Amino acid sequence: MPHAGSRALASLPRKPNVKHTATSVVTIERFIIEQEKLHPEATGELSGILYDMALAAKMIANKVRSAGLADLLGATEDMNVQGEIQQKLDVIANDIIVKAVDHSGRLCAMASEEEPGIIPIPENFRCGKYCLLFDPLDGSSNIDVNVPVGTIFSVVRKITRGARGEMEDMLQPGRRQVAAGYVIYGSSTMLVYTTGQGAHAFTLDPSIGEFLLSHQDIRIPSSGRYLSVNDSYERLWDDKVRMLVRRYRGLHGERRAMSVRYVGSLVADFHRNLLGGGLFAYPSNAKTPRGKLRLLYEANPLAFIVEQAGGAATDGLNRILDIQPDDLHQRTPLYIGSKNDVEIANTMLTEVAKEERPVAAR
Ligand code: FDP
Repeated sequence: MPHAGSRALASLPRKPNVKHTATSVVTIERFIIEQEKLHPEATGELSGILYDMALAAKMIANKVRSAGLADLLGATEDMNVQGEIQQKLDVIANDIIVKAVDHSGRLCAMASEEEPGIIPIPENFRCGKYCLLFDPLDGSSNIDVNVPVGTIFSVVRKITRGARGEMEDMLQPGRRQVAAGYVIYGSSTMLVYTTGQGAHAFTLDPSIGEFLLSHQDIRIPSSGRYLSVNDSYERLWDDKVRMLVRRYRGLHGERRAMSVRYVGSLVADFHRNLLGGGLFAYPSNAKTPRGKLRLLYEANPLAFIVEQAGGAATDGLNRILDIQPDDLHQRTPLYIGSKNDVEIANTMLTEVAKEERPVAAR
């Protein structure tokens, strides 16, 4: 279901990043249907996956909201594949998503931050032509303290020939994503998605249980005010990263200092910068030389969304969407947000990399 610009919704106000004072209520379902109508060849399968994710988001939002009351906070005894203690809500959110999508006949396999390998579609259900990769509850270290957390997801088309999804289907570069989205469970619950024709946001109206269109065709400012980085790692960064962050902070006198805002939930930091402009950076450091964030279900989907909104994402040397993954849970350094700010990282880090290469290799 490749979406073109929505003619059907052309009458809606299209001011970037401005909440629509609804002249007409557009539910996420209506928005997806209207866009699908523009593509007679669409089978509706991708739309179905998006509805399922919207349903899962509502169920997770409900759990997140009542977590304190229902004694769901805190850690389980188990470690996940990243060696982190799984939070109860991580496990619950993972379960909710799997159950919301596994029976639909639209997916051939899934992968989650919470599970080591591919999650197969149960034998009794039909397999479809898409794979879903997701981080069910991002920012889990913030769960216990009532700070926004999120869900991130990515959809790619199956490329192998067998009936069931295989690792090769999962390990595709991000530019092959056909849809990506995230949900932020904050003061309100919002779902933001793209299918390659702009990035659109929907806010959950809890009184009717529907996601309503609130931001159509989001455009991220080309330069931002905010820098989101955990600079407690400064001692572990190498010199080039230290120089880069000093530059963002205006300490080299070449630019206005950015103001620091770091929630520590990727979705929350990314969302603020997407709407208001800014840069999220999680550089590699001596402890995590390949970075911390996961390429397939964190960096890739957010990179797809930010590019659709006019921003950019890089690992410092390569466009995120061009990285060929070799592992389901691969990590990557990440600089993502306003285009000009990302460009500074690319230029500074690429220059240093060139200088570091032996003369014969240049
Ligand atoms: P968390 O460990 O709480 O799950 O995805 C991992 C993530 O959170 C991101 O949401 C967040 O941006 C980052 O890690 C925070 O890491 P630091 O605590 O190292 O800053």
